[in-house]
Amino acid sequence: MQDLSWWKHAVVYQIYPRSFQDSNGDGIGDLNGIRSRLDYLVGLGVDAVWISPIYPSPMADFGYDVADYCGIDPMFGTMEDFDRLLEDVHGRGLRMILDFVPNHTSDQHPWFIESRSSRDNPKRDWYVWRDEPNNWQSHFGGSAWEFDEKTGQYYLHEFLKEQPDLNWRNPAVKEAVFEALRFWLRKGVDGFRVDVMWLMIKDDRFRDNPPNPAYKVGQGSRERLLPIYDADRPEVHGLVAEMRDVLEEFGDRVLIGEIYLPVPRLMQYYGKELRGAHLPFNFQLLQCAWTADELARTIGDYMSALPSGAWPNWVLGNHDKSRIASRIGLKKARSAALLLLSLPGTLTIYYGEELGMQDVLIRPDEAHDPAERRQPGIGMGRDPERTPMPWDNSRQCGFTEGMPWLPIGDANRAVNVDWSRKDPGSMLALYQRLLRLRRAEPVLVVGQLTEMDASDGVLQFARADGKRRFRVIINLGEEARRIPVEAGAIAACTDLDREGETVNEAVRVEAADAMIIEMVGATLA
Ligand code: TEU
Ligand code: CA
Repeated sequence: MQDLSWWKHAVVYQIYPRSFQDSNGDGIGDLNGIRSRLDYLVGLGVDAVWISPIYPSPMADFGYDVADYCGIDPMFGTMEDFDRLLEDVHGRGLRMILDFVPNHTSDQHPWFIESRSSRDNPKRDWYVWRDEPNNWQSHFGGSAWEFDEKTGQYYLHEFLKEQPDLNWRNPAVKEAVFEALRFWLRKGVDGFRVDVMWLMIKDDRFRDNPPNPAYKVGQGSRERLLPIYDADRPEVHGLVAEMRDVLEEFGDRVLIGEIYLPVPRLMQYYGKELRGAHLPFNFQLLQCAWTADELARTIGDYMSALPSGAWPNWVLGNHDKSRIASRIGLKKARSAALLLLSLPGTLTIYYGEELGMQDVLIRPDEAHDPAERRQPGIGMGRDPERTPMPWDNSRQCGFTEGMPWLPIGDANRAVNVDWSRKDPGSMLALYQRLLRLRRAEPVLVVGQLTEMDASDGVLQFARADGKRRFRVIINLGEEARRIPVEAGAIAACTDLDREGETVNEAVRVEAADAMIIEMVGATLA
């Protein structure tokens, strides 16, 4: 694997900086907090950290409203804190990926303050101004256009009005934002997760979006329309290729794109001759039903749709989606971990997933997330999956000496790191075991994925590379199953209690259990 780019065999760990570790008692996580927990990440066995936005921001959307692309928000620390963190990350052989939000800035960004100051300001065309709005809707509900009294025009905001969209058809905008990318790349940052990559170009004729025939009452207002003219526009791929070129100026840096699109359109973001994003994020496992049939179809369709030479990637959760353990239950979340760590390519783990953290119920009056506050009570709120990391069983679970910005939650206190480390059967022990196996068995990263089967509610597939062969068996049914297999030995299993057990002819797999079996005789079936 050595000659593979680092990111191809990496397991990335997403840190939501407000909720990982507080170091100054204000109840909000920060950079020095992250730095104090790097040994935990080394012990876990991950290879890189992706840190959600840490740039100066009024925090209208918790950092995804950037007021300065080349700074650090005092809430998270100083640039010196950042430089020390990056040094220590590299010092431990880890890589650092930064979140980057190019589609929109904060309305407090000097660029927008200038742009809205007058119609003939040189930066007017850095944003999207119109005399009349069209019917485009914000992702957080309501019109995507805000009227500016002073200059008598509307500006576009795909998210909050505090997040005006940049005009990426303006070369000056491109140059300025690319320069910000170079600022961090010069520092040694190893790559970027680019926010809403598929939204960066809009239809140049601002045509209305057509009605969405599948709209159901109770959904957000954006679901009323099909996102045809303000998302996934053909010209965006040229832009992604240019962004890639900027990273190529600095060698082996990775470009990850946040893209919520069906698989065939997602694959376009690898770009012509794979000159686009290295990794268009694959959110299939966040959206598919957790049954053997659905998983087999989802994994199979994604793998067969991959352009030749394109590198796959997988993730189970992030800071915008309900946590896997809350979506499918703690028991099945263990088999989900085994599935994730048996799949080919680059993987991402969302902080706390390795502990079995669950969503925390947040009372409406406690809600912080604008998605909840703007469209309350329809399940858009993301606070539940953004709660503090539980490190131990002390007052605030070691996350802060102060009052945490969001509650810890009793279920999460019960899986705190300290206890999980002492429990040989904990979710943490399972993740550590699977990450060790993956690091020791390159076939699990680069090997072929074959023999997919989903009969009787049991998902099975093989991973082989001509030298080594493993069979992955995941019982997603409610009953135990006797699965026919050739000779082999259990390399890992969800209950961590059958490792080394030899199997021949058949193996019993309990309901919701899963295992990876090292097959004797590595040749492909
Ligand atoms: O998310 C983009 C996105 O599509 C999701 O926000 C989704 O629409 C949303 O979760 C609906 O519930 C990215 C960031 O990940 C998210 O945190 C930001 O709020 C958003 O962009 C705007 O920057
Ligand atoms: Ca803090």
